[in-house]
Amino acid sequence: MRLAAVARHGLAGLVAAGAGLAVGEFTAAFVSPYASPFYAVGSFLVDRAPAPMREFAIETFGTNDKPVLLWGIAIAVAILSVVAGIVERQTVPIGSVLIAMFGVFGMFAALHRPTSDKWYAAPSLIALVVGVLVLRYLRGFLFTGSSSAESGDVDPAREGLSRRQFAISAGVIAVASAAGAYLGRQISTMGDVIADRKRVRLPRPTSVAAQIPAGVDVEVDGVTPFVTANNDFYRIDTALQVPALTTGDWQLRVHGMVDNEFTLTWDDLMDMQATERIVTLTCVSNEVGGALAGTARWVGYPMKAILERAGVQDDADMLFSTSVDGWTSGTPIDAVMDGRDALLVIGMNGEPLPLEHGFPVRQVVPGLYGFVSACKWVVDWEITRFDKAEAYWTKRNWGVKAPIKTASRIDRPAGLSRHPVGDVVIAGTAWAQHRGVAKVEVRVDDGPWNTATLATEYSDDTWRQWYWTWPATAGQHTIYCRATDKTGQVQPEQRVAPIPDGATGWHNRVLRIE
Ligand SMILES: Nc1nc2c(c(=O)[nH]1)N[C@H]1C(S)=C(S)[C@@H](COP(=O)(O)O)O[C@H]1N2
Ligand SMILES: [Mo]
Repeated sequence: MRLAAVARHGLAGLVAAGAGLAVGEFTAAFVSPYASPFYAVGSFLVDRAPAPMREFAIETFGTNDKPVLLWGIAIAVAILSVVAGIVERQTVPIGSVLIAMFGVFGMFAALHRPTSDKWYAAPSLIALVVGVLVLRYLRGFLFTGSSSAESGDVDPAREGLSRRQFAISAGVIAVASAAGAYLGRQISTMGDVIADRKRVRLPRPTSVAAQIPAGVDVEVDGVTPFVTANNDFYRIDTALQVPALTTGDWQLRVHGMVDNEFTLTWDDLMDMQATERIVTLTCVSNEVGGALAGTARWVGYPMKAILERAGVQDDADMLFSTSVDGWTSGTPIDAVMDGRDALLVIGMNGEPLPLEHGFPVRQVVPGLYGFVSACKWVVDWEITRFDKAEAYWTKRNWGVKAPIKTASRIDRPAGLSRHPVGDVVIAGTAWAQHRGVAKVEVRVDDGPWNTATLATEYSDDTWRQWYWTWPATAGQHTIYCRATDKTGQVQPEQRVAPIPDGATGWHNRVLRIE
C-alpha cells in the first residue's frame, strides 16, 4: 500500500473516532454530563488507578493531574483510532471491532458511575454506531458500490471515495463533530450548575429585612409592582453565555491594598451571618421613562464586614471586582463602608440567585448604578485606587463614580391612549436610592405642578409609587412628572443621554381626552 493511502486510512480512523466521541458528548448533554463516553472512561480509570500511580500523578502534576490524564486518554484513543483506520477491511472489519470495543468500554464505564441508570449507556452506544459508520463510509465501504471488493485484491486508487470526496467528507464530519461536542459540553456544564443551584439552601438571615408595610403598592392597575419577580427583573450584562459557576467552584479572592489577604469559599459564607434587605437596582443605561430598574429581596453578607476583616489600607479608595467572565466594576470604598447595606448577595426573592442574575454570588450596593457596583458571578476583589485601576465600562467612556440619579416615570395610562372627559388616574414609580423620594409632581401641558400622592415609603434604598387624579378636559394633552429627593434636589428638566453617568429629564406621555 502506498504511504498516502495509509495516511488517508489513518485519518479516516481518527475522524471516525472523533465523530463518535463528539456524538457521545452531545448525547450525554441530554442524559448526564457523567454519561459522556470520554469522561466516563477517564473517571473509570482514575477511580481504579492503583494508589501509587495516583499519588505519582498528584505529586508530579499537582492540580493539573486531571488535564494530564485527559490528554493521556485523548492521545491513546487517537493512536488506537489511527490503527483502526489502517487495519479496517471490507470483509474483515478489524478497525470497526476496535472502535466498537472502545464504545462497549464506554457503556460499561458509564453504567458504573455512582449516579448511573440504564440511559447512561446511550451516549457510548450511539458513539459506537456513529464511529463504525463513519469509518466504513470514509474507507469507501458504505454507499459506494465497491466492485473492487469482489476481486479480493483492493486497489486503493479505485476504492470507494475519490480523493476529493474523501477530503470534503472528512473535513465536514470533523467540523460538525467539533461543533457538536462543544455544544454538548456547554449544555451539560449548564446542567451541572442548574443541579447545583437546586441543591442550595439559603441561610436564615440573622438580620431580616423590615416588613413591607401595606400601602407600598398604590393598587392602581398598570403600576409596576413594588417587588419585581425574578422572571420580570431586567437583565444587563456582557455575557453572551451565562457563566457556569457552581458553589463548589466559587471563590472570592480578597487582595491588594489590605493588611490580610484571604480567599472566601461558599462554605465560609455559610458560616457567616446573613443579612436580608430589599433594594432597588438601576442600570445607568436606563433612558428617561425606561424599565431598567427592579426591586428585590436580597440575602447576602455585608461587604463592609469582609473589607474590615481584610483591613483596608488608608490610601485605598476603590474596590475593583472581577467576574468569572472577566467583567469588572470599580466601587468607591467609602460607599461600601459608610453603613449602607452593600451586600455580597446569594439570594434573590427567596431563591438562590438565578443564573442570569449572578449565581452563585454577586454584589448589590444601594444608591450606585449597576455598572460600578453590582458585579455578578464575582470571584475577585482587589482593593486598589481609582488612579490605578479602570473598570470595564469606564474604559469604554462611561463614568468612574456613578450614584443613581433621581428619576420618576409614568407607568399608566399608556402613551397615546384615549380617555373620556373626567377623572384619569396618572400613576407611576420614582426612585432616588439612598437619598429617598420626598415628592413627586405632575404637570399637564404647561400648567402648574400638582403634588402626587406618594405610596407608603419602604426605605430610602427602594423606589416609591405615586398617583395623581387628573380631572381631564377634552383635547390632546402632555403629562409630565418630576421627583424631588430628600436632599431637596428637584429632577432637572434638561434631557441628558445615559452615557456617561445616567440620563436626566422629565418623563412625559401624550394622552387623548374625548
Ligand atoms: N459580570 C457582570 N456583572 C454585571 C454586569 C456585567 O456585564 N457582567 N453588568 C452590570 C450592570 S451594567 C448592571 S445594571 C447590573 C444588572 O444586574 P441584573 O442583570 O441582575 O439586573 O449588573 C451589573 N453586573
Ligand atoms: Mo447597567
